[in-house]
Amino acid sequence: MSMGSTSASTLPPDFLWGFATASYQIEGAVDEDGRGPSIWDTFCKIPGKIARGGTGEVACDSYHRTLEDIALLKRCGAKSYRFSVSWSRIIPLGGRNDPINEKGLQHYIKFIDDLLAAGITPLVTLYHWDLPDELDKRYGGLLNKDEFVADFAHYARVVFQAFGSRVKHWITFNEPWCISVLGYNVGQFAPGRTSDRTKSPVGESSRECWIVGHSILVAHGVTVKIYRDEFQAGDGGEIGITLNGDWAEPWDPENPVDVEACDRKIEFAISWFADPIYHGKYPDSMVKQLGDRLPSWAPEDIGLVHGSNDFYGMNHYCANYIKAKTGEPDPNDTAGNLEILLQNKNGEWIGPETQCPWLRPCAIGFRKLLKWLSERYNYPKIYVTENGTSLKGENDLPLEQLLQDEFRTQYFRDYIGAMADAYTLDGVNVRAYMAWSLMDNFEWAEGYETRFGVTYVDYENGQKRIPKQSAKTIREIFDQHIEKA
Ligand code: GBH
Repeated sequence: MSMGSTSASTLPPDFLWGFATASYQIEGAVDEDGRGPSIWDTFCKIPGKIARGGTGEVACDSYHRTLEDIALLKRCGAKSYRFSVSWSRIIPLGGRNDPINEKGLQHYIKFIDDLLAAGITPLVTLYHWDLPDELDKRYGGLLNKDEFVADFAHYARVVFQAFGSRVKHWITFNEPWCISVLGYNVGQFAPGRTSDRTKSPVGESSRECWIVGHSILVAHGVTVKIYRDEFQAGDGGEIGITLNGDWAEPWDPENPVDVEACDRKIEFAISWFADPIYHGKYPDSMVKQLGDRLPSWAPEDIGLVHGSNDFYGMNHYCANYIKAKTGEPDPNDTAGNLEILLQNKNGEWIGPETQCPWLRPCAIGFRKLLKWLSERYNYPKIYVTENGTSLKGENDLPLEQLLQDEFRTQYFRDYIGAMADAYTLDGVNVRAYMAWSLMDNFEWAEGYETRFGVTYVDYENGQKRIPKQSAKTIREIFDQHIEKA
């Protein structure tokens, strides 16, 4: 078996690569130094929401191990690190008139200084799902656009002021699709609202997710304006949003309605957010299906959203087969009136099985989606802010075997190779790549059973970290592709 990637394509000399994590998934220390609870602390306490009753209370204990994490990054050869800030560490109650917690700010300032001293470039996400719980209770959180936008903008300004001079790459929101659909339609993520009364006493799946998505877009637009007006000239940084989305192949390539449904699937998943940002409107397919359940744009709001990305943040994991549904769409449908499948008409799987039912690797889909996005949005600068895989049964393997994660290593060879092909052969302007994740961590509703790390975390023995094979190989893969300056 070859050690390197099979693609001969190159990436530019200044290509930035590294690893990603998120605050609630790794930090632990939920009650320390004045941190207030987030909606995920609350959600984890509801029995049945998280596999085996997992919570982020300790997680990887990264709040106490920042130097260890930086040493891990160094050892992997990473040039950059994407992490997120916990809003409720900085403003424990979250609101614009609530007290600011100096200890929370100091924690991140020290961490960023240590990263910079180690020669690692920070990419900072402002919101990776951990809304201060008080804001959810006070006014319904993201359902209340005006309050949420004002509070988020204030939080963002506090963060820009405190560490703006040190950070050159900002991400406003991680995966608004997940926040909206999983949090307010399916109810699988905090705050868990859904019309399904077996899961939640509150929620209205057919409407709330579209309202929440709108709030996020406006908050993003307002925050980007603040950064551009007040900080960008002095700090010289850039700002964008991170959107998730997987590639779509037709279930039956001979059937035009399945072929058409593939574009519609990506529009509902990605263009929901990217079209307002790059084209100043929601996709026609969504307007057509959702009617007045999709909020309409106030001119001042869309004016802020349109043109608000300095780069496109792309999270990408896998691909699906798409089969068009016939008949009227269900009012709770968020996919675009289609089925999302893992097998095609001939019964062929899109890729091999992993620990996640939704994730089957298909690297060519990465290249195809990079091209699709580039064509639709006029070749924006793209930062891949997450890409990675779990392994079927990894958690049950003896340690020695678990550390030989050849399946994950091959995933990275194939996906990084596909990205290099997109750069070299398709003219895609991709400039950075962060693997998910630096270490095994709290995988939301899947708890700790599913591991995504290139580093093993031993949750039974003081969160000890041991690099897996993939942690060492990523550097070799990038060495192979990146042109020497
Ligand atoms: C990322 O989301 C997150 O940003 C990160 O925090 C997380 O740890 C990582 O992925 C690994 O999961 O079949 O309807 O349940 C990835 C995007 C989109 C993947 C929704 C799971 C489930 C679709 N996610 N998807 S569903």
